[in-house]
Amino acid sequence: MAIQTITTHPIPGQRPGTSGLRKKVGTFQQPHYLENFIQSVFYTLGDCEGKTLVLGGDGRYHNRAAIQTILRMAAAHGYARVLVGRGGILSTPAVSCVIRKHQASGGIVLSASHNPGGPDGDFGIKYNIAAGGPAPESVTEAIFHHSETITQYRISDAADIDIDRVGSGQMEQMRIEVIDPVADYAELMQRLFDFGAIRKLFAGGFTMRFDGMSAVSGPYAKAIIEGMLGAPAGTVINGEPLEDFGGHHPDPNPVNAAQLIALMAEDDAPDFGAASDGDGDRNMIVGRRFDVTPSDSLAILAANSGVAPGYRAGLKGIARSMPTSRAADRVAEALGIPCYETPTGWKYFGTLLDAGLATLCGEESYGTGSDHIREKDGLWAVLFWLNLLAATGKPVEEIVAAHWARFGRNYYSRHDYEAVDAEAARLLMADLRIKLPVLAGTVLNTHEVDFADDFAYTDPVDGSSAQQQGVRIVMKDGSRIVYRLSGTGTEGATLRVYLELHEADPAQHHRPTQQALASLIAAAESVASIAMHTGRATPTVIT
Ligand code: VG1
Ligand code: CO
Repeated sequence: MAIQTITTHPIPGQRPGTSGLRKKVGTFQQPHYLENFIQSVFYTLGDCEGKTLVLGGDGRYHNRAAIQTILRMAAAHGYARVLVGRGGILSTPAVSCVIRKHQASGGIVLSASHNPGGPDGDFGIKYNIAAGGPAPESVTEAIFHHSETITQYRISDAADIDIDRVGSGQMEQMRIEVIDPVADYAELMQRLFDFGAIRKLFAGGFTMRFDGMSAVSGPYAKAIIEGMLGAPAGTVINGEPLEDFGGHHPDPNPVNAAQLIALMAEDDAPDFGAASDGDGDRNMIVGRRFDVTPSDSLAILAANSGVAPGYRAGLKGIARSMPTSRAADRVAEALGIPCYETPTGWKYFGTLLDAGLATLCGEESYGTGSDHIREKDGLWAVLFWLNLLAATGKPVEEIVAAHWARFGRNYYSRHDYEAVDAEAARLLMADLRIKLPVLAGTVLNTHEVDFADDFAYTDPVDGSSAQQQGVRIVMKDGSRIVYRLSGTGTEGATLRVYLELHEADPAQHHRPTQQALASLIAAAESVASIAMHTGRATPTVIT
């Protein structure tokens, strides 16, 4: 075994986006591509001597090869110990949990999350800090700058390590511990939720389907829901992580999880349905013929958090990303706690959680989580709902309707225009920004504009700031239109248009969402000329 120094050259485009660096698998397979990025991470971290690193991914194509390369590079940089999930598997929330529990200095997550996998799909990589969460922008920018000037990297020439058996190995001076990917995470969930009550629920004949979408959460859901909670075998479907996710798009929304939605619409549908994404940090909650909007899910969990033992002491605050609906704000107000509005991406919640300002966090993109770790957590949200269903004995739809009756309903939808021409999308946003100063006071389809701006954020804890985080048009009646460009796509640009309208009258709470939002949808088109700019008359995906 010897440590080698390899000559390389900068490869453009290694700037991490909303959640790490995501590219086509072929891009990552280019000579030096992964190595350059990892070396840039290690340059940014400085001295790694004696430290512990956590390493794992969602099992997608290229996961195993990348793990071996990263192990060789970690060994060349003096790490004392690396904790690797067996088979290279660790969900994003599990990485966060393991970093915190074992006091590691950080972790590397190999995932492109909800993006499709396989040889022609996407791959991704993300560095998480010692608190367990995604590295803040100051760190990701430093990584990017190193990637622009890199000339060499250090790597051991050691042979591949067996990562399929739990146990210890050695590479250079570094100990490699292959760990059970589920154990630490399952133990944490058991402390947060009333497993006894959920076990009773299943013992009483309650039925559920959890769709693992052939991605990373299957093993976790099987061990916890079928194992510890006693749900019958078969409750978890698509529960084996596959390198190409079975050819499916591992994004838990009603469009991509169509199999589960169809199942939940059958006459003998299970009582409860749920799904998670590629790396296990997203969740979709479904009742019989009824899917729960993620923004509502955050608000409902916040309003009912006392059912879960881990949250009985009360919530310190709630945080949501700017485009997420304001349903949670109303709950925060009722509870007399603050509600924080952050830019899109879980990394912005970290400081609020660390400082004890927020307990629950959520994003409209099927992401919910809490201060138990520093990532959003798909299975955690599902267990929270199971705890709620066990505590109330009510079906999902009834719980949601009661919430609306109390707080009003925030009709909500996101319209995505995927893989549009990048320059056209940039022009659309630029044109929109020019219009912002004159929008206030104008009337858009009966909605009078209160203010319009480009969301900027100053972190209340560390004072760091982020500009241009999405154009928002806020109406006097409380409704909103938000436009932003995705930071996770790998093809062209994706325009996201977020639409929200608050309806106080319970008699109006059961309209089809797109119909309830029709006047805002038309306003969004008329302000931004989406069809003219993108050449698309309709969105690619509506959730
Ligand atoms: C999307 C979502 C955002 C989420 C991010 C990462 O980002 O909108 O809310 O935090 O994905 O989630 P963007 O920039 O494409 O809108 V995951 O589960 O893909 O790590
Ligand atoms: Co994800």
